[in-house]
Amino acid sequence: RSPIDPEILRERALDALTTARDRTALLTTCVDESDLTAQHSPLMSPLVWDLAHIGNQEELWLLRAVAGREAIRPEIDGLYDAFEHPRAERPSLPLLPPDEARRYAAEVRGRALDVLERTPLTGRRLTEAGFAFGMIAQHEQQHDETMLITHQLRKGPQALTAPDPEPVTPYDGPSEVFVPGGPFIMGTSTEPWALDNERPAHQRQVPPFYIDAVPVTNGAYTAFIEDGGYDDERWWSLEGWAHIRKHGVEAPLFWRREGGQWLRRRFGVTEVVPPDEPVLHVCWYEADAYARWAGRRLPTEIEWEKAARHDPATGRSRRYPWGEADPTPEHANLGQRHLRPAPVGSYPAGASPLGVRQLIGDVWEWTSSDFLPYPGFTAFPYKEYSQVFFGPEYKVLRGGSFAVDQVACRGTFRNWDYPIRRQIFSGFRTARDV
Ligand code: AVJ
Ligand code: FE
Repeated sequence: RSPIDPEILRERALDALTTARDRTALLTTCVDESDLTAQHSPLMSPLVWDLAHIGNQEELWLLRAVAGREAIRPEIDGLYDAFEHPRAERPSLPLLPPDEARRYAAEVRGRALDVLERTPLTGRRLTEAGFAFGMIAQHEQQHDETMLITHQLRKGPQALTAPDPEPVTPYDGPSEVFVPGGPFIMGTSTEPWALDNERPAHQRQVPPFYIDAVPVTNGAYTAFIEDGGYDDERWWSLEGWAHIRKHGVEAPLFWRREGGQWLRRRFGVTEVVPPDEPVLHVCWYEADAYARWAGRRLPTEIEWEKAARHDPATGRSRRYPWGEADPTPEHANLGQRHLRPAPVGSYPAGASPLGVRQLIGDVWEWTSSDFLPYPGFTAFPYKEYSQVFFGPEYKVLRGGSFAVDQVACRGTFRNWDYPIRRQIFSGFRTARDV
């Protein structure tokens, strides 16, 4: 692959930062001020924390680290350091009120765009190919997804709207796809804005396997529930069974049974659970139990990435299932364009060479793998992005959701969370050995 012209990367950085800020603005103006400072769930920060934290990270990396500027408001760094205060504690901090948070983020942005214009995007690793600017755009978009989760947890009337995805004829292709064994290149050393945990590119040997052609649907998941899946210890891991018993988990988050049907609350509106949509808001334990009930298992992270990137014709790994081109609305459901996953069978143009569909966008997909560094990993530019999370307590999710922007989503992108979490936009697909 030829390196991308720095001037094009400068334009891309500007575009990515602007797209992120437009989304942040929407997520923080569609509710009252009191909704911005309230805590809608102990799992989440008040929206006004995310807003100022976005500005503070941008100040730390683009103004201080890249441009060597003095702190604008050094006294607030501690408030917006995610490691100093757990989310549940954040509402009781002396946070900047909404107007001040907005003004601060806007002031940082004005200066950051000035830095972007003047900084050579070659040389230093932090600015090479615009990395720091791409990293900060990804950071803001990740918080935009987090803020959308807060919106989903918020009680009260609908604040956000978006058109639904195009209806499609129900998926009637093969239910699973054979992925041949053999070597495959995982991770990347060439994607300019890939984060540290996606690096470096390295070879893996994978035995052949089968993987679901589409994500597990609400309809299929309902069959598991109705077969007594939540009451049958056989399907659950030890920890999973203990967890669902203790917390009374008996269906995906936001679902409830009423009048003989499953309803769910979505951004302030209650609807009948649509059977053809990928299941959403399940934890790793639920995904693992469903797979066992279905006589299958979750794919490993390596299998997921091979299914998404391996081109059997060339033996090379692609950026996306469909090839090298950036995502368009024909490829995948990304960027909060819709506020829900698209029914399975959507986006045929986004299929992998082997015919696996909807790997990118729609729902984050749980894998069986712990979040671990690749061989040759080095923390960059800070160990609190990935390194401090490596270990068996986090499981990897892949592929992105409808809520994440394309700047923070690609075939190599890795997300992670605790196996009990289900407020995130998580679903899954299953796999099996040959
Ligand atoms: C990669 C989504 C797990 O939200 O905790 C945001 C992203 N890191 N700010 C998170 C992140 C620092 C991170 N996840
Ligand atoms: Fe952050």
